[in-house]
Parts: sequence; structure tokens; C-alpha cells
Amino acid sequence: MKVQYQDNQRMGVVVYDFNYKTASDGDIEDLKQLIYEYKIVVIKEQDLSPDEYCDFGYRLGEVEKYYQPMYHHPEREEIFVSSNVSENGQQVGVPKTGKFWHADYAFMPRPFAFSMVYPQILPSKERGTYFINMSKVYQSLPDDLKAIANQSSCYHSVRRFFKIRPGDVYRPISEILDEIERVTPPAKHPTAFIHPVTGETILYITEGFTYRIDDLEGKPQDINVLQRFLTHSGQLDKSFKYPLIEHHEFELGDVRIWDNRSLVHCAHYAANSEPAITFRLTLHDSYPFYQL
Ligand code: 7UC
Ligand code: FE
Repeated sequence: MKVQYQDNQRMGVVVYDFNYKTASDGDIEDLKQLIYEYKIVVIKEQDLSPDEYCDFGYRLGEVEKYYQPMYHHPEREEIFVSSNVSENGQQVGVPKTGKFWHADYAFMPRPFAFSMVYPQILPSKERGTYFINMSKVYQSLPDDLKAIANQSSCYHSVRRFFKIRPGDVYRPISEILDEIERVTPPAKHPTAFIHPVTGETILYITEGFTYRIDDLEGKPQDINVLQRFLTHSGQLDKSFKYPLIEHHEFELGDVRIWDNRSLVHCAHYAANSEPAITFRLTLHDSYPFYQL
């Protein structure tokens, strides 16, 4: 494999000449180290069937399927399908997923180490993802916020971005809301934690999922504290011009893998409704998500 490093301040490296079938265990290990160190790795010129894509995923880690079948690929349930295209009048996957700042599965007890996306159909322009490195955010916090981040926990819930399923039509909203709390009760994580591989401290707060911050005694903090963290991270900047926000464009053939501990992301969709399909895989590595 050939690695192209960035010559600017942006995150990520680009990898050419990589084939998961012929890659040695050492190559796979190198690839993982690149993800931890550079946060985003784009593997170019990939041409993979759903089965091959999954096989690639299994070489990198423990692939976990999304908890809701509505997102599953019809042939491989591990593949999460983001799609606005219906085939023979049949919707496959879910349109416009992840259009809010989040980290994948932050609302679950065990979030993913890596997220992997492989676009299948791209609109002519405006298709990419915004990213923020939350260890950079932690470093740039004012001292008072840093102290709070070190001594608190946050609650995360999917409730604000839970997508209504076709079978939910005519169900009372209260029943759906109760189901969300039962199936995905809020997850509690430290506000800041240490990355098990890089040792960096990461501020783990997302605009989409985080709704409450507690001190070490479990006393809820003023909601303005949460707002201050979000403002500092850039996640409230609707113009996406905040210095730590990076936009990364897709090209067909790209498989993009990122460190889902360090980064928050926000999908970017074209304003028109040109067809777009992306296949996602989510993986655990051999480390705990964070060390306490
Ligand atoms: O439809 C979506 O935007 C999916 C979202 C609620 N979950 C992404 C994840 O894996 O955390
Ligand atoms: Fe996501």
C-alpha cells in the first residue's frame, strides 16, 4: 500500500494500491495505526461487492450491525444503507441519515471504534462529510470548562434523531417515545476520556445526542454549560466556517474510515434530491472504548 500524507493542516491520509484480500496482517495493523494517528484514512480505487466490503470490515475489527433492521442491506445486515433511491418502488435503507453532529452509537453503552463508509451513488456535487477533531477541541477549552470536562459525565440519547419507521404510521407518538426509552435508554459516558491508543484526551459531547451533564455526585449542571461546550467545539456554527470544522469530499471508489472516538461528524447532502447511496460499516477494535 502507498500512503499519501497531507501537506496542510487537515486530518487524514490517502491510501493507494490497497487490496484487503492480499494485505498482510502487518498491512492491516499499519492501516489501523494510520486511522488512530491521522483520524481519517481514505482508501482509493476500491471496487467491492457487499460481501467483499464486509470481508474487508472483518479484517479490521469486530463488525456490529445497526440495531434497527430498517437500515440493513437486504443481502448483508451488517451494512447500514443511507439511500434516497427506491428500487422498483421499494425503499432500501434510510434517506439523509446522520445530518446532525454526532459520533456513531454515542447513545449506546459501547460506541464504535471505527466507522467506514463506501459511497455507491454520488450526486454531482455537495456530497461529503464535515468532521471535528474533539481532542483538538478539548485542548482549546478555557481552563474552567476543562476542569468541568474532567469531573463530569454526560447523558446521550437518540431520541431527537430517531427516524419514524414505515410501521410507525398511525401509532400514537407517546408509544413510540416510550419505545425509544425502553430500547435505547440514555447512555452515560465521561464528558472527557483518554483515547486508549493515542493517549489524547477527547471531549465527548455531540449536538445530536448529548442532552445532560452531571457533576461527579450525579447533580445535573446548568444546561448553559453544555451549550458552552458545544459552542467551543464549533457544532453550533450553522455556516460550518468554524476553524476546527473540516469538509471532506467523496469520490466514487473511496472507502473512508475514521476514528469514531476522536471525531464528531455531520453528513452533508446536496440541496437538490439527486440520487445518493452510501454503505456504512461500524466496527469495534480490541480496546475498551475509553479507559476510566
Ligand atoms: O438515521 C440516522 O441518522 C441514524 C442515526 C440516528 N444513528 C447513527 C449512529 O449510528 O449513531
Ligand atoms: Fe454517522
